[in-house]
Amino acid sequence: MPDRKPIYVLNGPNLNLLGTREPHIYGHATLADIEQACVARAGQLGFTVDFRQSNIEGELVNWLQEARDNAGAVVLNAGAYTHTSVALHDAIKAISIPVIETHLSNPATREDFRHVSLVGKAAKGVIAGFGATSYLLAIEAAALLANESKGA
Ligand code: CA2
Repeated sequence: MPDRKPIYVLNGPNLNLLGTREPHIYGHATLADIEQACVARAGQLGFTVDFRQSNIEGELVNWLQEARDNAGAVVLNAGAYTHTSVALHDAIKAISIPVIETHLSNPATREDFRHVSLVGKAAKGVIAGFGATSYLLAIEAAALLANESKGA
């Protein structure tokens, strides 16, 4: 148990605005609320969480590279970069730990430009459309996958 690596929860552009605008799409929870819920759920499963947000694509790439050695799994809500970033796609491909693409909304039911996910072409799986609960489902998937790869 004590040698378990943390689950990284990485958040992309504009997710720092959660809870302030567009609650009909993204809900009323703030990113701090979501962080607290992730920490609690991961704790029940025996994991710690390293929770981060950046509006900068390259910073997300750096964090994915860092996760390769330092995390058991990654929950990634890349925000709008999901649909555009070859760099994030390549960074996910370059690391061997599981990456779970996660969304508050369900991009498949929204504008056409959200129907393509470059992140999804590299990620282990996708959880979307459950609001803040998407993150908790993703933490559960991350914990399962991290345990599997550790042989637990
Ligand atoms: O549903 C999701 O989690 C998304 O990743 C959210 C992204 C969007 O570009 C993706 O297609 C789906 C947008 C995050 C922006 O968040 C805001 C929060 C409050 C107010 C405005 C934007």
